[in-house]
Amino acid sequence: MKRLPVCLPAHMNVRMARNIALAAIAAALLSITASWAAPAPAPIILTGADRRPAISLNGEWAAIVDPYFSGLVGFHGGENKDGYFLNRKAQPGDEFPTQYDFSKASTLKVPGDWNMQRRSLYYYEGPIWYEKDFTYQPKEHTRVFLHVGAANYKSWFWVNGVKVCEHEGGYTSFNCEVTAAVHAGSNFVVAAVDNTRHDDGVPTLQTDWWNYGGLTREVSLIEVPETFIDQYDVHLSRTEDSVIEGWVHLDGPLTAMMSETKVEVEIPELKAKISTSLEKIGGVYFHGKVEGLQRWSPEDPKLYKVILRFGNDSIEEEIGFRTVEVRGTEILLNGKPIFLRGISIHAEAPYRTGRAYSDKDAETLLGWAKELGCNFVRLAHYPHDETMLRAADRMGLLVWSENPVYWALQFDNPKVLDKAEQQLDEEIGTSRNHAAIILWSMANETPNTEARTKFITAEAAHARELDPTRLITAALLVKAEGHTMIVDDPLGKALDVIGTNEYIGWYLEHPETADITQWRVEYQKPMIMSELGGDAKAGLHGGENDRWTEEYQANIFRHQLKMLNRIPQLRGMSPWILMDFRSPNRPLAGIQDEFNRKGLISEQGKKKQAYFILQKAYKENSVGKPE
Ligand code: GCB
Repeated sequence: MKRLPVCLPAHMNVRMARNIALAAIAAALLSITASWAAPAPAPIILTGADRRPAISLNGEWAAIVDPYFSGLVGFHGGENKDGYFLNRKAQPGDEFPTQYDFSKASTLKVPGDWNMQRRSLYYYEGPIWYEKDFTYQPKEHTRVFLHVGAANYKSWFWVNGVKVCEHEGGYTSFNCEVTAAVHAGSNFVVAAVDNTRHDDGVPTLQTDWWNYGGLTREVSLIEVPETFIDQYDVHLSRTEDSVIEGWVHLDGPLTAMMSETKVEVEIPELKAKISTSLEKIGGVYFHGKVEGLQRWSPEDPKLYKVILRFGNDSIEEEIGFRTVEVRGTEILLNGKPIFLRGISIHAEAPYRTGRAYSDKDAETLLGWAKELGCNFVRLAHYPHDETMLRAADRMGLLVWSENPVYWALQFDNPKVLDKAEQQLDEEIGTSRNHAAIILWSMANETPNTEARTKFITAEAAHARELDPTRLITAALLVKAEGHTMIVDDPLGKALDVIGTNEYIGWYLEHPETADITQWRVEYQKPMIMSELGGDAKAGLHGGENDRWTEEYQANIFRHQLKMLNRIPQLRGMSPWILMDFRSPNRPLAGIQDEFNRKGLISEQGKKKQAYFILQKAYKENSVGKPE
């Protein structure tokens, strides 16, 4: 195998400098006494955290509902000296009565949103405290991280009373170093999770989905050697035939001896081993030709075992190899034009409802998409769980992955851009090795203002710097002039693929209006109809012009399908949406009952008529064929 000179993407060097600085701050901070206000080290991003040996902290956690956040804040607004993170137990002779006791509190399940676990928490927005005891045996030369799959929206963590990190953003995973905070024997972890919505949040106050709170995805302890592989990127080159390339990044102290240690990337089935010397900077680029590679595709989602090694650290991955690019108005997968037969999906759990998190949730949702005839899913409107991405890799479904820049954020606030970029760092940093993901979506239906365009253009540049191997998109609003739909949002300039949402027949006139609608797309780029559809209550029947009935929804799809074939640069579609999902914006009693009913399947798994209309079109390949 040939090896290129080592050079790292610009962002790696920045990150590494930051890591060194953070390690120093972390060491200093972990030794100070507990205080809620103490700044805590920033959590780190791990690629393939689910591939690491882990001690699961899933299960029942003691929980205290704290709407005024009294567990942190004292009666005059300062610090509560009896902060709940201390996990104190009342002692005889205590001067001050401890007013909380996790051992007497009721419990919540982790992973899981709290809204679906207790009727009283159904509408709750505010802080809840979680506590779990665990036993641990520290090992020499081993670092340990608290891995949090997702905590919506802000969260703070303490181990044995020492603050270990805080995090903002409800849909990405993060890892708090707890090496200095754990000890041999019994330990405890306390988390405060607050799902209050904020003006300057990402997303912000308004969304069209349920603001499920809590530790919504799995929590574990991950052990790694002192110097270990924290992030890596392994992909097929777009420009050189049969070349696998990427980089491996390390975290931790680098000794002189280590600078002679090699980073190895091995793909046993291909008998390929790339071994690269580490240079001073703590990471390496690698590049090597392989023979006999079978490419990943929806028809043949071939995954290879890939082993990455450095010193005494190693991680074993399952990775598919494919390329994706744009040529004119075509999307090319493995060099060949493809039409994306898709469907949009929220991370709503089938049958039980609430936030999805398990393999079973992922397999049910993606199984329905496969049965529909899809080769593509739009995972809306925020990064979905790792289980979903692993299932998409296995099942051969291409993925649109989305940053929760939804509707009208504070686009003129630089701090909000930082938050969006931080969530992008986490989304791309954790999921960059999934062959299934082909599109990073920057935003959904944002208002056309200068501040917005500047914000998302910066976000797109950031995404390209993090990952130049995939395509950048966003779902844009479309302008209607009479019966002409115009796609000319200036944000289109920053995108590789234009996403467009439209609701002809639902928010706009009647299903038949689609027959007389013309499309003017001002960009010579591929376009995906990222949303279309209408509401229907499963089992409600009537004429095809009676709203809320299955017949009406089916009628929308029939007319839309014909219209879509008249858009010459249409290269994909992801109608709204696979399954009904909970949203407080949908109060219509007897019909919506707080569910957005645009699903082709009800939340209880009942398929509506429109499902079969779309299925027929996808199975017969009668969409994506311009007349
Ligand atoms: C949209 C939004 C989506 C909503 C949908 C609707 O345009 O992108 O989040 O749920 O419309 O049902 O109105």
